[in-house]
Amino acid sequence: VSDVKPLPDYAKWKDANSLIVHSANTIETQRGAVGSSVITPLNRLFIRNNVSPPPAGITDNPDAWQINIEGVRKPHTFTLAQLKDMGLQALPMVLQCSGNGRAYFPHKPGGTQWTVGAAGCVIFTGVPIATLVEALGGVQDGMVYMTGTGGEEIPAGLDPNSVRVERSVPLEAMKDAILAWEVNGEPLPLAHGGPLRLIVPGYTGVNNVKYVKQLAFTKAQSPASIQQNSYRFSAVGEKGGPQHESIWEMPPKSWITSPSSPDTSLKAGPVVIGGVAMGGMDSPSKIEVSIDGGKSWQEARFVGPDLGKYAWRQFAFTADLKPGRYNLASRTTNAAGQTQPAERAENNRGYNNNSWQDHMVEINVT
Ligand code: MSS
Repeated sequence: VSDVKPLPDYAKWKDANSLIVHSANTIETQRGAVGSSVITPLNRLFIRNNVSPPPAGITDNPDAWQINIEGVRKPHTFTLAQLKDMGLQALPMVLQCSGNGRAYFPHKPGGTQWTVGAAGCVIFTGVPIATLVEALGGVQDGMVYMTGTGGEEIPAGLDPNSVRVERSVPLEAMKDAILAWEVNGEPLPLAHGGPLRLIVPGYTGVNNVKYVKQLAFTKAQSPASIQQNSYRFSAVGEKGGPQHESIWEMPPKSWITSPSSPDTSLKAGPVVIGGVAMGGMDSPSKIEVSIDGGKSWQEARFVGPDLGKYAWRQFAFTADLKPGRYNLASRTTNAAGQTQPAERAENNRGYNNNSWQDHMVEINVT
């Protein structure tokens, strides 16, 4: 097909056959391409940049990268080499764009038309932020947000707040957050925020600031537009603003990855239905599958290891299918008892779609 876009230079090392290239800054994993071994291979992981990434040279000498820590009793600038001697934590977690599933909103929100593939489960490794903060005398009194600033150059003549990627999350998110320099055992590549990235597990993609150059504990949320106006939960037709809820924590969600599309070669008989289930802020504890579009449900089983509450788990269900058309759906419940809903929560920009109805796969068995 002629509308297949090439991978941009900074992502040339990715597996084009597993991806959907929406644009140079928005690249999605195909539904069937996450594999069934829990961890998403890096060359198939989605990419989302709000602005073009910094020059590739910033990852040439990662140990020299610097980050300022502000809003603590003893503010300090560290090199990445110094951070590596301060603590170590490996964090398996789902990285998912706030807009994953946007393509299923009927009002056609603006922005990338992600289906299911703006998500992956990876292991980030770095230093716990709590350890760093403790070494710097603790957070200053009165600070209620943790604010990370991305390392992109701000083009001259532009209002920095209109382009700067700077996100604030509630201070409590510090508990499990890390500053990461490694992903899936490899030095963090530029495409995923190398040399250093703020990782806030359980929170949507945008809160995980790439090429992070400052981490500040602040009294107010960042004045950047990406914090004040974008990533807000506003009613359909209403522009987002500081008066609306910010897109932070992820809700429980699951989707089927295999079969991944109507496949005429599916033959009657036993079919293994597989997928992924994430719990958001708590472990996925239950997964159900429906072969009749959600009229009836049966419990499926998790396959593979449990890598903690922020990771997803793969599931499988064997159905004996006679010839016909089937609407396959999956629905997860997390350890806090929250069940993935049938309906999406309508919102203007199409964030946080976790509706099981929207994520169904229709198949044809012959
Ligand atoms: N960071 C920075 N610095 N910049 C940009 O642009 N983006 C966001 C995050 N971070 C950015 C950052 C988003 S938005 C997302 S999703 C993420 O990132 C992605 O990641 P990867 O690695 O996959 O590419 Mo939505 O919510």
